[in-house]
Amino acid sequence: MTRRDFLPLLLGAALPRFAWADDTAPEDTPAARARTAWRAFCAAYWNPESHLFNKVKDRPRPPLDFWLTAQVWDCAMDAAEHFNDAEDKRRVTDLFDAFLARHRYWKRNPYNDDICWWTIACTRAYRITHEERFLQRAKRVFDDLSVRESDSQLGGGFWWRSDEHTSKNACVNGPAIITAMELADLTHENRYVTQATELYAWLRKTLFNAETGAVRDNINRRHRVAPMCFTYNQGTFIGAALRLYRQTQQPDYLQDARTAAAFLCKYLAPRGTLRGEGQGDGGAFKGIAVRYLTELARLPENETFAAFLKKNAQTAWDNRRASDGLIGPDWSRRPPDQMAIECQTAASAVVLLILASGLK
Ligand code: 7K2
Repeated sequence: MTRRDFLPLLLGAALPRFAWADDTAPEDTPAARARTAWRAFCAAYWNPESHLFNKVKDRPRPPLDFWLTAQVWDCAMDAAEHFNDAEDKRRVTDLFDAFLARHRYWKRNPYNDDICWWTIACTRAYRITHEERFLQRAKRVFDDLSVRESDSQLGGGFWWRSDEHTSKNACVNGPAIITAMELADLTHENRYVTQATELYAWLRKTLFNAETGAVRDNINRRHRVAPMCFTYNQGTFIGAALRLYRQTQQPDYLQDARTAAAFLCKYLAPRGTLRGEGQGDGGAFKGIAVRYLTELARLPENETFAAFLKKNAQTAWDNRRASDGLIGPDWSRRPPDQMAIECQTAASAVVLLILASGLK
């Protein structure tokens, strides 16, 4: 037998195996990775009895914190929008109903930032479900908060906490601007644009450095500005600036968003990967940063941010844990098997994989 005679035999033997591989192996695309990561996340944390995500894998207690539930709800909405799956869509309303049953009176929560995360998410739930109750709640809660928690002390802005007016923080003012602009878009009430414009001017003047792009964390009653910068504050500042840019078409807003994003990618991402900010509250920060950076990355001439997000997605995916497919607080490192990855921490990476998969 010559070599030439042998070749068809060899191929013939190999063919059935190729055919098998083609039929069953999932394609390795960004979209397929996102779906796989989301499914692993649900398998680890979704509690079909309580209709909530567990904070820790396979344990219903302690429940996931108030504001962190808003973050994973946002992640569930990413999934509902990206994967056309009835179960994911149902989860959006199921989770909200379950949360509301536990937290009927949001005013009991003294953190104004926590309330704003929920008003943002409610405006989004309204867009997805068209259920009026989401819009009505966002409006009612935000209007009430605006009256009680913003004033002219320190030049303007919302206070961080309702039980003690000691500081005005980026983590409430960025989300307040985003909420106001979402409400402006949904209700066509111009007063929300006015409110957002004023809040933004205050935030920019008080906590933003227009040269470096840094967003400082807060200013206290003694006019002291805290020097720390966190990924989520960069993110909500980008989201706030972009909404005002969309509304007004004034290029200064877009420039602010780009400067804040450049700071995020340069100083809060050693070797190009968004840094770990621990678990607890910090576990959710990167998901928020990624959410608003993606909005910027979708605009023309912002490909460097798209490339940054895709590279982060690749790194995080490469460092998923083999045993359960979860990604930890530090995307550049594979989490050890014994690490109890908290739900909001794992969700940040799922948000990244879903949102980056939609980028060109
Ligand atoms: O000090 C604030 C904020 O300005 C800062 O960025 C982060 C840094 O810490 C808090 S915000 C986190 C709060 C969210 N609401 C629920 C509270 O339990 C939590 O402290 O980590």
